[in-house]
Amino acid sequence: PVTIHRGDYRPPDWQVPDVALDFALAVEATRVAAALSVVRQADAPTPLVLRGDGLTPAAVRVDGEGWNDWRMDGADLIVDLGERTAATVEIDTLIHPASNTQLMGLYASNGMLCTQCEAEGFRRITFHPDRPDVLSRYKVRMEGDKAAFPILLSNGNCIAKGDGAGGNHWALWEDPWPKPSYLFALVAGDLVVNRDSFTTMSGREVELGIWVRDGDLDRTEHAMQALKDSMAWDERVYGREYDLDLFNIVAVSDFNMGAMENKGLNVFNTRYILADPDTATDVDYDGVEGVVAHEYFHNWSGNRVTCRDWFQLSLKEGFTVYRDQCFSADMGSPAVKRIEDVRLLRAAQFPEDAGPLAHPIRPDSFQEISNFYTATIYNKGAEIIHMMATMVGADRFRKGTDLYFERHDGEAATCEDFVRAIEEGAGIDLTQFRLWYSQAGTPRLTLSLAQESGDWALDVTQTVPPTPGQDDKQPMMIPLKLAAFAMDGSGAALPETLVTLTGATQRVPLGAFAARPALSINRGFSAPVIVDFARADGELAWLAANDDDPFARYEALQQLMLDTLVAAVSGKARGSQAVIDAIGQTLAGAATDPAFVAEAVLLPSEAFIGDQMVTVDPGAIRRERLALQAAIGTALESQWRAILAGAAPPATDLSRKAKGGRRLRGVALAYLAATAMDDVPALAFRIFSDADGMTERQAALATLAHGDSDERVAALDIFYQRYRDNPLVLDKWFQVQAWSLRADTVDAVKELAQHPDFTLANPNRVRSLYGALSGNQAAFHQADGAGYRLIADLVIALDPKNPQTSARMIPPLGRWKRFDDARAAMMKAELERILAQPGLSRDVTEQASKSLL
Ligand code: B3K
Ligand code: ZN
Repeated sequence: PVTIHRGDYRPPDWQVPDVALDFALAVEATRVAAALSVVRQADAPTPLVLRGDGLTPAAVRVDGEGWNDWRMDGADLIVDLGERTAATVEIDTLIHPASNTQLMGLYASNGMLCTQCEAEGFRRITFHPDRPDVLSRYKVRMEGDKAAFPILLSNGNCIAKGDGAGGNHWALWEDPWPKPSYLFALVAGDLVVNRDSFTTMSGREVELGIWVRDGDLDRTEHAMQALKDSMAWDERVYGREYDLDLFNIVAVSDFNMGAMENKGLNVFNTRYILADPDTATDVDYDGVEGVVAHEYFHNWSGNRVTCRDWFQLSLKEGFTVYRDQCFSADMGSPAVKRIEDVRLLRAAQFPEDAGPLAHPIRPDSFQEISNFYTATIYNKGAEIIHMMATMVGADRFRKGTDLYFERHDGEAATCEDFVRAIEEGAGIDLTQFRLWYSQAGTPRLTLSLAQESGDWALDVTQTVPPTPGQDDKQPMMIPLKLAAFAMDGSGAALPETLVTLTGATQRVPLGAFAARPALSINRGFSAPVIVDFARADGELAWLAANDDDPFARYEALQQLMLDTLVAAVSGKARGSQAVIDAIGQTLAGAATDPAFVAEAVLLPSEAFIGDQMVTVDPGAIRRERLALQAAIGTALESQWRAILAGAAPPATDLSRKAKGGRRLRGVALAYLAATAMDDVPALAFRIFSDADGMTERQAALATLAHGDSDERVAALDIFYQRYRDNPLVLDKWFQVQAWSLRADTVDAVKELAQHPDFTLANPNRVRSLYGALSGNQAAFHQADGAGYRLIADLVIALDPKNPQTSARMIPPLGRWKRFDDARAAMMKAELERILAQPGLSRDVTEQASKSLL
């Protein structure tokens, strides 16, 4: 495979100011007639290079005349235009949506036609430069059978429509905003709409539409509310107004990722649109709100200002994730949202940054760009923006983003453009900070307290670990929020301070304390770093109870749990009393903020415990984590039972408090279940049966799924019978079984893959079974290697159909360096077995070969 390097970027030789597309739609074969107006940018008469993927030109015309000066170069079309500096190039192609199993380009899903073009799917529809720095105005005509495709949608506005011959109808859409080809979209199908409207700050009336299949309409209200809230939020917080008269969203069942921000026509995975209390959990509701906001925010951070090349992907993704995180924080609880975001970063991004696929948020090279839609680009990218905002404060950050949008509106920009706009607009020197864009790896801060004649100080050493291709790292600019408290009741404190670390070592004065102060460190998770700081249980417990920053309280309790668990796994048992006491004390606040308490009392995941160890021992981690959970369940039994004693908040109540209450009930049930008290299966089954909504129902089902009670069998069966016709809920049925802590989970997954409702054709279904398994540490790493084999078999079977989704299953196999020799050998053997398959995709080849290094 060819490696593409960021340093090789050259501006395009030809621009394409206008694109006219004419689609003769049919599921089996769609004819595409494209007319590209091209204008030469290069001085020399270089030929026009149009990228293609699986296309054959049926006809090529230049300025209306048949043209023979073209040739294929691999999949690409090279048109020699001689001395011309401008021309209209027309190309006809025939594409086959029904057999497009990659779900890139134009494909069929449940009888409807839809597109996915980011990053390089447009070249599967027609020949085109298909690079984000080529921006065009699009006019799209489509015609098709009126009965099969009553609804015809594209970007922008519908400017004409009518009936055609033979039961056909047509529509003509025009998008006034120049856009890169990856933002093109077309949808044709039998859809119904939830309509609403939004009046923008300058008084523009925008028609909103959420399009779904018949029967799904009453599950679109939450998405609609989220859309309106996002539109208002972007005006209020960033001064960004919507810029078309129409904003459409279409929900599609077969989709490779969450959603896509096509201009004026977002296409969504149904998972992030459909929600009602009976079928969606509170987590699902929050997912809908967050993703609707994310795609909407892209209209400015991504569409109006787009990326120059795909190495700049984090320019739009990191910034947009940061924006959706702030939005969700404003809509709910900022502290809880921060905890969730950090938990995700630690679960998905830290391991990536510590493994063979580590890359900077602005990568230097890739083979297949689809492999770079990663937690690093998205979530670490968001943390980089978060740090800039922290350093300059909200008002100056807004000045920076205003300058960025003003300066680059209508352009394809770079990460460097963004940093420069923040520097100038906010007034800060980010010279050293730019290392966050170029250096991979999670920085590690090692802290120790020092005392100098009554005054205390903090010594900080920072190291950035070597990552592939980057052996030597320079010290980074790290904004660290800290505070210090006296635990002796004297009240002395160092109020919250923002320290900017710049050197490899640094001493931070803390002030005078009679005794060693309790240090509240990386408050609000001000920097995406790992902090090594040996603290006594008592100090952590004191912070868990008394710190004035809720995130720091959460962190202190997590650290206490982690220290306890890591000691236990390493055979250095130290008792669980400190953890039990701290949790008991935290539970006292359950009535005021149940959502925070539910997050705070949750034990760290098995994977995160593993991340603290030199060699991960999945079996011991599971054993010790369950033992601690059981000890906590037993010791605090009455508190857990009290939480479950009252009635659950009605499922229709989506207030912060109600959601928090349900979350805490789920946690309480899980703690009781770990104790193996006799009545727990019956209790869980009662909660399952009485539940008036999916949050309680799923929590109870997941708890039962860990055990081997008769209630487990009954609940799984009831759930299946009730929801077998609802794909999104059926995904949950597969998922809870693959998450199970039972010893036979790998076998169960193998069997479920043969279930009539399982299919490789739907990415949600694949993720709900196999994705859940690879997130189940002890099952995936089962000592006989059966988990590895199952995932590798899946990768091999799925690759010919859907390489993008297949490649996403590989990274867990690449973590072999963290495991014992026997496991590492089996993981590598599976990677090698994958690589030995003939005809492997570029996606899987890149991920598997890099994972072996
Ligand atoms: N921009 C899309 C991601 C497209 C991924 C293509 N492999 C969704 C998003 O981040 O909003
Ligand atoms: Zn995005």
